[in-house]
Amino acid sequence: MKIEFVVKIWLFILLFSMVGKVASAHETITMNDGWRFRYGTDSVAVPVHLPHSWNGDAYHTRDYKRGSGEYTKQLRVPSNFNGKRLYLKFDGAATKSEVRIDGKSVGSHIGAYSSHIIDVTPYLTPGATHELNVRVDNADRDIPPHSADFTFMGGLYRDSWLIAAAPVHFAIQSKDSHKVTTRVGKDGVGSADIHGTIVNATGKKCRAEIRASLYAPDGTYLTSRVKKVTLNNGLEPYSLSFNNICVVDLWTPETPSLYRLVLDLSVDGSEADSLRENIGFRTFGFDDQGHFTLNGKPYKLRGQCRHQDQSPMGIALTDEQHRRDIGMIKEMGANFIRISHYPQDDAVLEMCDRLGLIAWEEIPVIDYVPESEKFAENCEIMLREMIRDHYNHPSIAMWGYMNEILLRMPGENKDLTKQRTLALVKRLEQVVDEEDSTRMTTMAFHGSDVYHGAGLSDITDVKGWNLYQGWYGGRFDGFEEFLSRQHREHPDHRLIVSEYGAGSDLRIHSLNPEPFDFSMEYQQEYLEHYVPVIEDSSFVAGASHWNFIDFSSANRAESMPHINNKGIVTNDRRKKDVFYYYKSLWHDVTSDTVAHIAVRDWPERTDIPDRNGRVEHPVKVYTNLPAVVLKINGQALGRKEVDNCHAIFNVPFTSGHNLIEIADDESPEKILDAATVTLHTIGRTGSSIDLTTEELAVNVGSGCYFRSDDSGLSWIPDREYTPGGLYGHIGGKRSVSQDEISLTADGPLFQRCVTGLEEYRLDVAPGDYEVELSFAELASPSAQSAYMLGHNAGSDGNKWTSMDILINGLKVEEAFSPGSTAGVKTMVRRKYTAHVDGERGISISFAPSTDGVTTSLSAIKIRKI
Ligand code: GCB
Ligand code: CA
Repeated sequence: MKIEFVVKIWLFILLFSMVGKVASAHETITMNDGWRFRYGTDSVAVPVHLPHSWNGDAYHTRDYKRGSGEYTKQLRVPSNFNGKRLYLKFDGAATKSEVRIDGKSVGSHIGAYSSHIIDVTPYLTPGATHELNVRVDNADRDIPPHSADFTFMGGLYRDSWLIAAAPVHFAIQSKDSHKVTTRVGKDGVGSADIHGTIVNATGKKCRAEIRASLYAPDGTYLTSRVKKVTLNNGLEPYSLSFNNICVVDLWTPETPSLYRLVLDLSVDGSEADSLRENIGFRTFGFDDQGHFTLNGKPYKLRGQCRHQDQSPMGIALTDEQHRRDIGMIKEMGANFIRISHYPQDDAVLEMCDRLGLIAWEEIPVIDYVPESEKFAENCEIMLREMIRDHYNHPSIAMWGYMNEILLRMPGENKDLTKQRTLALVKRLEQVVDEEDSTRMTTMAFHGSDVYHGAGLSDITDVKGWNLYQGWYGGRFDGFEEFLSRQHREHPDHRLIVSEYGAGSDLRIHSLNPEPFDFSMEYQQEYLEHYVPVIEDSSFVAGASHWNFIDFSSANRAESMPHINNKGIVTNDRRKKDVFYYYKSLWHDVTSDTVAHIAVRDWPERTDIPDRNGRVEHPVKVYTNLPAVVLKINGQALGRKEVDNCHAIFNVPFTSGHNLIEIADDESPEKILDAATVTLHTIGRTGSSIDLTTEELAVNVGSGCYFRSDDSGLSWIPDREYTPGGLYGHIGGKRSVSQDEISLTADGPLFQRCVTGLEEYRLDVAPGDYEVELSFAELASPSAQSAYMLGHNAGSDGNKWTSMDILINGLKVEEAFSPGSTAGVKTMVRRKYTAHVDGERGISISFAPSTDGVTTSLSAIKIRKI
């Protein structure tokens, strides 16, 4: 009897204390489900789950939806929230939003990339169900980004929450919430200062106690501090310091040690609230030689810039999708990330802290500062919010607030633009000063000296340069020339290459890569040039490659319309082979051997044998080993020294599957990587093409192989016809466009063509053939006369292409004009048959149908019937 009573008392105490513990922290409950969404004037609302964006369309059109959408939800407020303060938190509403409860407006927010919290205590009744309505809009031009090379998608695209706190609690809204600043002394002893605010909504004065406890990375308790405060009604700031805690484990990319800070608040002796978070001890800076320093030591920044979208969800990624990306960046061996061009999900920052990625985070003030005070004000708001949201993350080393801001200086007086921009720069620099004196400031310039003249380069602590020599123009070595000149002329500037990159498309391959051909191979060559320059230039603090992913840019055309394809991974996060270049460079071979046969980008190939009946392709191996040996179909092909983390073997392929294996030179029996390449060989007998088994498709006007995703058919590079050369065009010149081609997914086939050709020759064996010719007019006559005359785009002169076409002397087209038939930049395909006897093969002649017009051909395909 007595024992039972004691047990009961204990149980009671235990339960009570557990309830006490659970109830002490404010409660944060998810609010992602049960929404209905209606876009614009749509009559029906559809069920959606957050995160949600309405801009999956941006992967298919440049006219993506910019407007407003309405999210509605029946929100049941738990009855045990009685007596609590209630808040709604939206982690991301793009780009502005207004929240209503039961039809009444309760708060609004501008800016797509920072969270916002609304005190809704007066509007919600515990135990009741309310109608929650959020109107979100992505059309407002006064909210940055105003102009940029990515898509300004709309939606309620991050998590949303309902928060319930006791009447006295740690402030939740980011403007008042707490900041933790850590310091490290010369002796390695850490200190931390905490500044925060307590909300007292009891309506009366009360006495509170704040207890801050610190736990080591392995979880052991270290120390605590207690502070007693008297709280008047309303907001009460507090601060608290841990001075000289102990010699701390420093946060570094190699050892991202995180300490746990627990803040407990009790009021009149009972628990009211608690907060927990990870903090880190580290110092960032620059030394006199321009090296970035981490904890006082020079440290090369090896990084990636990261955009956040993925098709088809657009920007509405789940936390695990964000975490996957940061995990992959870490896997490459990066130690740096430019969170571009806007603040990102908390999941991203949390991963940077945990994995040890030094971060530059920025707001999206890009290309141009419009003349609008509202815009400037909004920049300031967004900058403050970013800093307040992410201040406590140990990974953040610098705040950025502009990107290539003098890129566009439209019509008006350029001096005015510069002055207006400089005024905003000063204003934003001041904002960072006020909000965070512990971080450096930065901005990214495009490769022009205009920033010096305009006074912009004097202001931030760090200067970022976005450099694309050898891509948008110039040659590779323009890159190091530009950097050395900056260093020579501005020796005190701390430089980061904030962007560099080249586009690539998994469908396009080249054995002779050229700028802007979008071949995988050109991107590799570009990066293989740039990265060693960055590594070897001691005055360059480091770099962040543009971009980690192929990202949505609705207005871009190029080889993959609406996608900027400079990624190291595709938009669906498949690694391109060049991922392993970085991985090899950034991993030490003694602890992590990297060996990767770079044929995964191009596993299925079609080619025509050379005169000796051979198909030989260079095969690259990315590795951090000093030398590798390669085997093809079980036969040793030899050994190669590795230079700049790659070795190239000339590999003879046979038709069908080819097994490639590589091994360490030292222990050749141990296979480090194996991959297969499937080769489809176009038949060749003596001096003619034999199409008994394969079709022949030629990417006319291009030196690249192109594999269609739709059909799997591979188009081989074009060439000029020479006797014995089997196929090719005679006469004409190559024309190029980067615009989207309508009615086809195989745009690259049409973006390069031959104009003015006289003939196309194919030395095929006797037989019956189907011949398919593909065309697209690349410029309309008006555009040509206005801008393009003599500029190689589409036909010459200001008339549509128009031609007579004869196949082996038989006229198959008369005055045929792809442009006037289908419209400009639109695919036109026509099929014909041809009978071949004797040695003559197929000769297709192209003749202008009248004076002043030209001929053109984009692709050709022939098949034996
Ligand atoms: C830049 C911009 C970035 C673009 C990139 C590119 O300099 O900062 O937003 O996406 O170039 O790919 O052209
Ligand atoms: Ca072509």
